[in-house]
Amino acid sequence: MTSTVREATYDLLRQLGLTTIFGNPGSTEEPFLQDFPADFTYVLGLQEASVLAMADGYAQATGRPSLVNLHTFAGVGHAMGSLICAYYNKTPLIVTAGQQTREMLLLEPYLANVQAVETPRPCVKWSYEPVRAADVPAAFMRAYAAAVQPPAGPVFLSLPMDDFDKEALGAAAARTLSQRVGPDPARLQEFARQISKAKSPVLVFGASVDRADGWDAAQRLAEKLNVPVWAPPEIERAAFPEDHPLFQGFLPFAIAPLSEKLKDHDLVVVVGAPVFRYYLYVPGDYLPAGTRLLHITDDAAEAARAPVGDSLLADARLALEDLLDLVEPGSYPAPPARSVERELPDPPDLVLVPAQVFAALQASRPEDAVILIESTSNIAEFHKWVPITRPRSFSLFGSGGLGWALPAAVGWALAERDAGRNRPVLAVLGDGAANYSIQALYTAAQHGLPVVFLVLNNGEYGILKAFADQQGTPGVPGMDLPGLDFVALATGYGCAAFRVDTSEALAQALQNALRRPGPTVLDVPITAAVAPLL
Ligand SMILES: Cc1ncc(C[n+]2csc(CCOP(=O)(O)OP(=O)(O)O)c2C)c(N)n1
Ligand SMILES: [Mg+2]
Repeated sequence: MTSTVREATYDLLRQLGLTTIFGNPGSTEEPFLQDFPADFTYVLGLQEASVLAMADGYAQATGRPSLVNLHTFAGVGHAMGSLICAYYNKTPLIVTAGQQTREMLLLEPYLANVQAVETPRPCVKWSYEPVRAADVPAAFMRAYAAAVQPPAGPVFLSLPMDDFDKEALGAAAARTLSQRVGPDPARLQEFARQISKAKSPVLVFGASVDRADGWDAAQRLAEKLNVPVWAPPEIERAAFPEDHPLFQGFLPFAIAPLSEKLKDHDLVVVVGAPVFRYYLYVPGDYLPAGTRLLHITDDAAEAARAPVGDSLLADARLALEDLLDLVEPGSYPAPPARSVERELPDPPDLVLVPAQVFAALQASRPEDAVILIESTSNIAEFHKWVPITRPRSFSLFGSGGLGWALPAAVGWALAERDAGRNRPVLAVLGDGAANYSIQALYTAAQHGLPVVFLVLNNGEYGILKAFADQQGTPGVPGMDLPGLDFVALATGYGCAAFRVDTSEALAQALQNALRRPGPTVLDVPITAAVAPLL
């Protein structure tokens, strides 16, 4: 029996388990979406930046790729900020967009994407417009394969709108792929030898440890060696229990200060993170004099761009499990306990400071809560008050582009529900950050997703003021945000919303929000004072 390209495509998607599609439809996508099968779910986002970041959150929560359908040139353009983030988050995404009919493409008709394959670059691992309609289903299979293999990431398919009623070549073959790459045994043995003979090694565990489900192996290796553990700068997923006695905190995101933190060690072992991702330019040596570095990553490009160190290409968990067998137990003196200074104003100030907000959050949050944060000037304070202690329960943008966490939390909550896990999802947002993809509140409300959005409202782009101080660039305009009414905005999108001014009211509002079946936005005014960047 012959089938259409549409039928063959949906059959393949079904076999790949890709039955949830995040999208924003247009005329160029309608032929793909026609007669939408009853066993598929379409998750509507009102703007493509939201659509793509919701799919990212969903994929991070499920550990499987998500499928996205965008509106031709403009839709991909809107999604680009979120796509950059998904790329740095190493999230497997199959991003598709409609394209004008092949019959007219030469004439550059309305809604044509004139450089469809180029538009999403460089943030896709593969980008393709099938040369003939009959190749569409197999192109989906290749896209899936490219997205999930390490390092995972987004891929792009441009789909001409006249392809879907054409005759298919038959059923597309569904294939399975490996999602982990194992370490070269000889090289791993050499790494283990170097670790065992080091005088004072230190471990740095990055986001790919969490992506690879490597928490347990990471913790056991740290305990066997009995050495300090750091998180790399701006880690986008937590990789180690942050209340563990070996945990030292977060490395600074500038060259010289980071190197300074490692100065007592002759060997640094970095697993599942780049070496390193910096933000502020504070020049210096990448490592202290005499310190060597071993780098384990499943991303060959990441290994290539490291300025120092010897690398081993491998999945974080596989490498950690093997190392665990190969290294000698450490006989080092126990690292000094980390002291975290947590100070609350006494008596409490009239306007809340971030510490009070995070203290209330820490006291109210269920242990299994998932937290996504995009409150730029308060991330360091957040880490002090809210230690992450469980796998797959913390995420922030890998790219530094705002507008990711709010929609990603919506996608994450949908995945929690679809998986039957139903962990509560909290998004901690700046008043600036909350505006970039605010339409995702509508999707949260329409799907009745119990996300709690906590807006830390300091009335400004606080961190940019701190950055201007640090860089010595006074007089920059556009840093204040007066006149925003988050309760009105959130209500307009169908969410419950409250303004909360005190710690007690916040604790109560969080409890209420966590019990509510749908989304809640809490607008929390905080002081405008911002801590220095370094
Ligand atoms: C898409 C995007 N546009 C602009 C910026 C520049 N930027 C970085 S931080 C920031 C301010 C964020 O303000 P807010 O969310 O209120 O957090 P605060 O610093 O006040 O805590 C801006 C605009 C960015 N990172 N991403
Ligand atoms: Mg702000």
